[in-house]
Amino acid sequence: MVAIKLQKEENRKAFLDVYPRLADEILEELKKYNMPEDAYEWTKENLFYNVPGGKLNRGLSVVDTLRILKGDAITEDDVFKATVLGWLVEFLQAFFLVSDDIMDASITRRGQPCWYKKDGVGMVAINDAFILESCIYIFLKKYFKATDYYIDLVELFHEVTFQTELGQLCDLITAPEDHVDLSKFSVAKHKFIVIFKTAYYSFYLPVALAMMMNGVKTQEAYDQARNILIPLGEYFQVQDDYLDCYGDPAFIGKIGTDIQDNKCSWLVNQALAIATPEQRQVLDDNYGKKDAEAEAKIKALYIDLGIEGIYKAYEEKSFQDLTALIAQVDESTGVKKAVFTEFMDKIYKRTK
Ligand code: DMA
Ligand code: MG
Ligand code: MG
Ligand code: MG
Repeated sequence: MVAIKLQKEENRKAFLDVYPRLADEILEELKKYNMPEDAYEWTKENLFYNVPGGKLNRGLSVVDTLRILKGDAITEDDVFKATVLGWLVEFLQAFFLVSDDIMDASITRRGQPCWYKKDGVGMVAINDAFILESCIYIFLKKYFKATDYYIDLVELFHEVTFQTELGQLCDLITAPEDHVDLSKFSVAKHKFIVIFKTAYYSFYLPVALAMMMNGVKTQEAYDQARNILIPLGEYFQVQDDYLDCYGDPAFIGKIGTDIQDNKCSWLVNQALAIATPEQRQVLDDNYGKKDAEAEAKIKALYIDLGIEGIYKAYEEKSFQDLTALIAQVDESTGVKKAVFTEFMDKIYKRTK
């Protein structure tokens, strides 16, 4: 147990150690273009402020998955390439988070002000997000153009980016700022939103990347992986919705905004399902208001309704359902059960 933990720490450190080199390679591109000094310094800060500093769950999963798939046959070059792909998932995540924080009017991220909230940054952050996305394709070309799976990687990043953007679209238009209409929410709507905005890029993408590196070609293998990783990602985003309300901002590094932002969160859907007509009136009158007092009334109602208990039961049941799904995996197709249990271990009962 202790040995495994030490190994994980070491893997994490090795992963982190590669980042400065990648950031430097992007900065070299700017030098090639003779970028003015201020644009160079700006991009340097963008790269170091927004890409590292998270939990790295997504990035590390590419390396962890490849280790499981290749076993002892894994080479140093494999680990390096998987590390690069892992960082590309983190670049994608940074691109989504910088823009998500603008759209959600968030205040903090990873224990520091959101990038757009920094003095002098503001809406330049929109273009900075685009730059972070472009970095993905610079690295794919640099490190993978010579492989026979290069185009598969490019297409996968494009497809998953599109899916996430569609999810963000549904998330945003289901939560208009000027018009609260809770009848637009439902558990089914929530499920659709979270699968698209979170599950594909956070869960399917890292595993599919490692599978491509390992030469997995059959559609069946990718379908099997997707059939587990999408529900796993759904569970992960329910946790995110829960932590938005009940997490400790000092610990999770961000201040929740879902109630004031009128979000179709898992919590409000649970409340809607069991509220009495009087309680429903409290929801209608206070949800989605840019006002701390109204937000406090919603939180008090959640306590009356026992939402936390409903969440704990959901968490238990999800664990059991996912464990049963994993047990059914046919390993002869080119995936391994351990890939999914590894993921489950990373997120089950997470508080961050
Ligand atoms: C997360 O949704 C989805 C993406 C694509 C970033 P969210 O707004 O709930 O995320 P967070 O709680 O981290 O702001
Ligand atoms: Mg957000
Ligand atoms: Mg959001
Ligand atoms: Mg959230």
